Amino acid sequence: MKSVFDFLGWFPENISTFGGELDALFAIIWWVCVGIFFLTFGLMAIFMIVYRNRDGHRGYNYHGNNILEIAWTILPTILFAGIGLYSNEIWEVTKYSNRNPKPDVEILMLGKQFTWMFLYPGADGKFGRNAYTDRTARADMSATNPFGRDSLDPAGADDFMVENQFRVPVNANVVVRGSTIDVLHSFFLPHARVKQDVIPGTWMNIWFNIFKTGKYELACAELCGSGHYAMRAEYQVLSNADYDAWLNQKSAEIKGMNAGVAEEPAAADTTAPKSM
Ligand SMILES: [Cu+2]
Repeated sequence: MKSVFDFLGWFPENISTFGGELDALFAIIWWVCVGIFFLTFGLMAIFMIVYRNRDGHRGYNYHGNNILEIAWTILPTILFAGIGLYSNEIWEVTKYSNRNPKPDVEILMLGKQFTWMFLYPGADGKFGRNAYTDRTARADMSATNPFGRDSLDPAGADDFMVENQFRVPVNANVVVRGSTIDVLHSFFLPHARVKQDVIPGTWMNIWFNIFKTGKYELACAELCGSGHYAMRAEYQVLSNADYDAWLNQKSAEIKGMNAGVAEEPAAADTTAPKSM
């Protein structure tokens, strides 16, 4: 059984390269808070008992003590500034887009009440024109084409979209560019120590590098509506071989589907203008 004093034991297993540092930061802040809690409430309890009003001892109220007030203003200031400086490096590493490593894999992600949609660049590793790569393609975003993909761009012929299925390779710098088509959502990978809000109208950079294969949980961490509790996706960290196999299979499927559509030009041509 885990000890209640093992604070980090309450966390899900860490699987990301920067997770250990974040956990250490959590533990330090936690133990500082525990220390201050017992110090302040312990002192309060002692003063209430020792200096209480009783026979032979009169309770005494006094207001204002400059030395004490200066002390309890300066000490927390030093403490908070210290935590801020200490945590700044890991904050920059995880959140600053100019500190993102060179991506091995790039994935686009959109939140939508109440599912997660992902666009993979396919086997060629290159996205065709879409609402992320080209801002003007934003106008093409719709319920049937959430990523605003340009079907005429050959680079996008093997790009494929999956819903509630998130797969990444192990030991790779994965960069996810995320947004949402409705309200705020929060992309939360508890085991990878990743949590990032996504905001309509802009793309957020999210990166991580996971060192352990397996099946984990992806959840929405922003109360986003009545179905929020069900907004989760299957999330798998695969070996490079398995990931490539999946990527190739999905790319082949989408290419086959695109080829099938192209073989029926007449039907497609007559319906297209009406739907626009
Ligand atoms: Cu959500």
